[in-house]
Amino acid sequence: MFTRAIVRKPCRAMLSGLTEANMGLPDYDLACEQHQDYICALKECGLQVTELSALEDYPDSCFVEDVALLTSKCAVLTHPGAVSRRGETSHIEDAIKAFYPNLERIDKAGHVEAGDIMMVGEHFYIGLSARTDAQGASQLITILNKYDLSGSMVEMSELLHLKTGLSYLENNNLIAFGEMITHPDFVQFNRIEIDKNEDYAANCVWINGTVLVPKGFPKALEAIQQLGYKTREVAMSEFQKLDGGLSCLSLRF
Ligand code: CIR
Repeated sequence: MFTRAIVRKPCRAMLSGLTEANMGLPDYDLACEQHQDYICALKECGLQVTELSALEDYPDSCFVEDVALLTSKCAVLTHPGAVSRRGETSHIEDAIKAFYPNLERIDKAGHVEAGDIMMVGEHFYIGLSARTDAQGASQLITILNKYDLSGSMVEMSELLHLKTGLSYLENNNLIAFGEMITHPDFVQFNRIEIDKNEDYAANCVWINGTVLVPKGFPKALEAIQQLGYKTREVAMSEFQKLDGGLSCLSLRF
């Protein structure tokens, strides 16, 4: 069970955030409205939410998930592969220290963005993407091992982050899209395949029995409901324009 989450308000500079989506510029006011509803959804799932203020120097800073990994035993500040995002870690450090005496770091020899990390119990799958490299992943595995947790590297080639195409919903259920559907590392899971025209819904979030699903993807929603989960839709259009998925907007612990 999760009890808390950390989020950061989107900044006006989000209009110059990193993206390959080709969906146009986000509307800042609508993004703020959607962000508020996202916070409501987290609260409905029973979480206490720490809301950090907007950071205008970092256009992508509302995507807090990438800059830290929070586990049951320690927190790890990452070293993002995206140069423009590296400074975000120092701005989130104090908020994390308030809850985690055990704060570790990926040093600059390697790169990790935690959107590439999927937690399954005490094991952490780490996608090797354009943002996370083997050096960073190996540092992370060493840190995890220190706390009796484990990690493994996942080869990937098509997605921005590992969790762009994968979401673990507990109870062995795994939402999968694209190259992840048949990926050998995940054959042991009950894989629920997401259609090509609903790919954005492959990033959804299990929180205490409820699954948050981006709004507007009816087939994915139904498939998740058929597994027996309660669902809560959240409008994400303005974050989708920046390649940001549902999970990216919060750190849950
Ligand atoms: C970026 O490219 O870094 C942001 N525009 C989107 C980050 C999305 N984060 C995630 O998938 N975990």
